[in-house]
Amino acid sequence: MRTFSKFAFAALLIGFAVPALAQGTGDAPITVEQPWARATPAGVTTGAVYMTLANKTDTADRLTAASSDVAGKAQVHEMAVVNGIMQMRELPDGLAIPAGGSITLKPGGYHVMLIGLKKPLIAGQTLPLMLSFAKAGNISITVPIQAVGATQGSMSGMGGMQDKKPGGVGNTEMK
Ligand SMILES: [Cu+2]
Repeated sequence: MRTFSKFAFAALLIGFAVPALAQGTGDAPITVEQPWARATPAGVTTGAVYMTLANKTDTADRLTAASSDVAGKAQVHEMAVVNGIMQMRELPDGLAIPAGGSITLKPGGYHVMLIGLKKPLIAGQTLPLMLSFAKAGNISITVPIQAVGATQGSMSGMGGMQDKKPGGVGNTEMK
């Protein structure tokens, strides 16, 4: 009987815990993993932000827009080689995030372009970024700024920063 009641108690706890978890993930159909921005040299007025966007739902979504207090505007860009020359352009329809999948923004590929930086991006500091999704709405994140030569591989030493997940849809809390 004593063992049974222990199980019953555990089941009761799980019964309460599961709905709480479900509610938590329901608030964040899109998660932003390992965001980072490259530091910029003085005088440079554009910057780029990289991240992995994971779609926890069974419906495709799109990153349609972005904005940040540190720049006049932000755009969702892709890079592609055209006639042997690397070029970048704004994605007119935004960036698709497949249902149940993820997409990574990284140097040489997709990125959020910061245009009209009000001041240089300094390594070790952070910047606020608001991401707008077609279905998931707005998600505010805090983006760590990495050294100019940083690549995604160097993020392995930044494990502690991975805890800085967005709080959820419409969460405008800034650190
Ligand atoms: Cu760009």
